[in-house]
Amino acid sequence: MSGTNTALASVQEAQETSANEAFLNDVLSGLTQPQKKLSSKYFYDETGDSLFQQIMRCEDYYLTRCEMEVFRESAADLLSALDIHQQEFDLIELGAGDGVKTRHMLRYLSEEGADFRYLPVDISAHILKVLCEGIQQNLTGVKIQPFEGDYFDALSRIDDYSERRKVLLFLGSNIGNMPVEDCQTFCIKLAEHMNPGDVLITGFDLKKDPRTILRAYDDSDGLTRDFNLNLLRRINNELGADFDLNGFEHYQTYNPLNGACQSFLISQREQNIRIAGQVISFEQHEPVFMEVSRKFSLSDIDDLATTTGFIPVKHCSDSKGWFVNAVWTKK
Ligand code: AVI
Repeated sequence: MSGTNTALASVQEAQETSANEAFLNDVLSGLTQPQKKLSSKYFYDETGDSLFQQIMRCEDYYLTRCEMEVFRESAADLLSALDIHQQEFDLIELGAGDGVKTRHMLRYLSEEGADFRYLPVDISAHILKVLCEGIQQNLTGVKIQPFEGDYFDALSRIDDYSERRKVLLFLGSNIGNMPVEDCQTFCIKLAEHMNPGDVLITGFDLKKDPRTILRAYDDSDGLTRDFNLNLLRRINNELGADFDLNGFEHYQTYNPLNGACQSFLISQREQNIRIAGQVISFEQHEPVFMEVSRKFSLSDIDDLATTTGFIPVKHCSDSKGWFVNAVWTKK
């Protein structure tokens, strides 16, 4: 190994160690609170990614199909707040993943001859590589520049890289996984990286028949159950804990008053779990809060825009009216 490679390997090792320490700290602090919780941001290891792919394809989980329809049918409408022929711009996608929905928009922009670059942002270098190869093969004219890292770190680097107008995409109802206060702060922070007239397009899952929502998160194939339990498996594998996965059951609730769809793991018996030398005791029926997936009304969405530095422009919905991509401009 050359000197440079050795240095890179030790930087990578240091990053992995600090990520592992942060994971352990978050797990211990969540499980030692009076109301136990774990953070859903840790759902996505390799098995979690694959389970989430299966969830997105399953019949009961309607969100992905609805948003795909919006992008397939309404790309022009989504971009009507911006004169795409007037000036060059950057299309920035936060948490781009495989970029499948966005391809409809990229195709539309290419056909229209718009002068734009696609800047996908993702924490996973692997998924960015797959995404770039897919775009280069299928949409040859599209200029693409990936940014690896967390959203705000990448946005700061993009600010240095380009002064073009921005169209920001934040899709998939990821905004619904944030508690109310975090969601406000997140939008305010996004606005700080935008100039007046720049566009933000966000995916929101709408309030609807509570049974339809509950089914999406309590699917008949048990994928969402496995998705939640996989976090216990991950804690066992990466932090050396001894969770018995049969000792916990997935339980989902939806509150139509505030739109909070919440998942829990319920301890099936009194039990002690050892994590990094610390013993965590669970009572029988004690819940561990895992994730919130918030559902919105159209007025909730507009209020969020106006209180965080944006002007609500339009709602582009699927034909069932279950999901909305909201278009806002920076004030
Ligand atoms: C990533 N996120 C938008 C999904 C959701 O719908 O809240 C995560 C998910 N959790 C269970 N199923 C899907």
